[in-house]
Amino acid sequence: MLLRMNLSEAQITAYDRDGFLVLDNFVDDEACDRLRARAEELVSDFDPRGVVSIFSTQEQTRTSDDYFLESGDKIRFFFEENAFHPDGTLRQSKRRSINKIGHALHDLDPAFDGFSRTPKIKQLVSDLGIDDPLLLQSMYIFKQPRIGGEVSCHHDATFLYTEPLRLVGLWFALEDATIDNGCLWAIPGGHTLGLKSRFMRSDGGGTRFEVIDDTRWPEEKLQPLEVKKGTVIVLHGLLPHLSRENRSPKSRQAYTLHVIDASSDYPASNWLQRSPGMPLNGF
Ligand SMILES: O=C(O)CCC(=O)C(=O)O
Repeated sequence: MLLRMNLSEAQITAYDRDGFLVLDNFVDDEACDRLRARAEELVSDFDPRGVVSIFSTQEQTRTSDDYFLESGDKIRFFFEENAFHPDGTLRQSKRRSINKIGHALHDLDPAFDGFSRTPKIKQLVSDLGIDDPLLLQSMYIFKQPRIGGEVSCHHDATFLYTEPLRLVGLWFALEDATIDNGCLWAIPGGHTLGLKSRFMRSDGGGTRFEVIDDTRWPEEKLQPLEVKKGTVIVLHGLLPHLSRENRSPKSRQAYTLHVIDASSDYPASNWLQRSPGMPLNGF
């Protein structure tokens, strides 16, 4: 059974107008700390030998290896672009070198499952009109101190396309996010500008971008979303957003969860796929 509406009419109106919503104090500090501790454990148990998959939205072709493409139903680790010396050795400790963990933490790890599947999140997603939710993708993003890489302007529908488009991204701040340590920036109302591109599997293997509209986003309209630990930022699937490099001494850890509606088609050409033995689930 669902709780009462989480969102007011005014908040739903703001989400429809701006394409995002900032909900302070959505998660309590202890839940944030438990998730951070679990992520730390996962990294500590991860053996990086043989895995040098560098993640950068600017250079997707470099990441289009099997390790990345098969990560839709796994827990996999991706390094910061600047993590390595030219000879392939790490510049700093393993725990300070990981860019993110993805993409099925919510289904494979009990701590992430518990964080992701709460009545409160279920109600939030329902308030936003996702009637038959499926938890598609989860990522733990470290935004490491000093070497945290930029995530260039994009919208999530490029990567997680559905037809019709029904995609909500939930970005949980597990630490305070500031301009200094690489908070999110978004273009208010930019979700009305339509889909720019799709990131897809290529017929011959690997991936490619299919460009739908090559006009540029008005990036001069980007606004910083500085938020406190425990805040969730709700992102419409078409909202243009980015995060800049973190050159500060503080990390900016966040957890993201992407939810689609089972009534929409999820194309087999999307980069992120699941094996038949591990179908998507709701809350
Ligand atoms: O957390 C970040 O730095 C960016 C995350 C993001 O834009 C995304 O996951 O779509």
